[in-house]
Amino acid sequence: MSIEELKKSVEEIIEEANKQYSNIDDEISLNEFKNNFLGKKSSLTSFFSMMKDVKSEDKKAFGEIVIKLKSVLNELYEKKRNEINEKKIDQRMKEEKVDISLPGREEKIGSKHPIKAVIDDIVSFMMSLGFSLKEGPEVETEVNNFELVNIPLDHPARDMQDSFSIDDNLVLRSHTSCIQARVMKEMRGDYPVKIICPGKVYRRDSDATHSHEFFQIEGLVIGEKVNMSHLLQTLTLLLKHIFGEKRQVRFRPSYFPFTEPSIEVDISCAECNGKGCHLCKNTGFIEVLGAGMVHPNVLRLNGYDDKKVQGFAFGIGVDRIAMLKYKIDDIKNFYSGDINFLRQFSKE
Ligand code: FA5
Repeated sequence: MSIEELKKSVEEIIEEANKQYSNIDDEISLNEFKNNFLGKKSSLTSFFSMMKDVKSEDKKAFGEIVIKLKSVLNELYEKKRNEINEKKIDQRMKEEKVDISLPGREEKIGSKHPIKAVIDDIVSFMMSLGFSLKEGPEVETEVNNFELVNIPLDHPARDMQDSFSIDDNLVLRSHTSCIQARVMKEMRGDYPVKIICPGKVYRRDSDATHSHEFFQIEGLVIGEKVNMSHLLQTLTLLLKHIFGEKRQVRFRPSYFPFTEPSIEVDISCAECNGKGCHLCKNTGFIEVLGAGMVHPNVLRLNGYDDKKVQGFAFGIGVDRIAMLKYKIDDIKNFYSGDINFLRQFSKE
């Protein structure tokens, strides 16, 4: 093909392209345009294949004309493509109207689990009295859980705390008193000791007020001249902090292998104010914790000189406190994971 013939052909192609261009109104007609003028079977592609047969003196001019044609056709194609895309976006914007005055989706804010709330409250109060926080593992050695707190293998007290055994040497701890043994070992007979230890414990128990898993908080103080009045005053302050000044605190003699003397501590029933009702089984009081002076055997077993130092200890049932504080009638609610139960404690 001569240059003249090529020029003529290009003019016709551009004229035809402009004609088709004005009729393009969707993606289908746009694709047709692309196939006709830029596709494999288009005149443009055939001009490129002809290049090898063009006389060498015409090659440059031929090439320039074909490349110019390509850019004109490409420009037309791109222009229309953008127009169609913009039209599509405009259409979508019209159809998908967003009402920005609608309220957004509310984020649900959780709340502290009531057990955690009670633990945090007790721990921070005890820390304000100078106690420091200690923790221990839930899987505990038989030695720490029983022997070092004066409960030897054949002691009948082992029946009081039916425990979950892992093997001959390990148990799921049945009380937080085992942390006493850990801390005394760590201190190597040194004092003063003034600690508070929250944690989960396990026993073979199950009814409305007893669960196989529950929380306790252990308190332990060791030093010179520590006596029973320190224990009574500490517990009175703590219980009045938890339940309010109006509630009476009552101490009763009791028995624990690791304390001597031992006491159990009750608070006056909130329901009947000490008169007696179904909640307190007509006693006017409800038991909340066990305590006592650290048994001299426990001090000796854990490397302390019982002639030089004394101690007091207590173990609070956190679940019992939470049940009384929030008027919960079944302990299993705390462990059911029921979101509706937990939402009651949300401040929202
Ligand atoms: C003890 O566990 C002693 N280690 C407490 C102690 C520590 C006494 C230091 C002296 C010195 P007791 O078995 O009574 O004691 O349990 C203490 C508290 O845990 C109880 O008052 C009760 O509130 C709670 N408790 C006991 N068993 C359960 C249970 N199965 N479910 C929920 N709470 C329980």
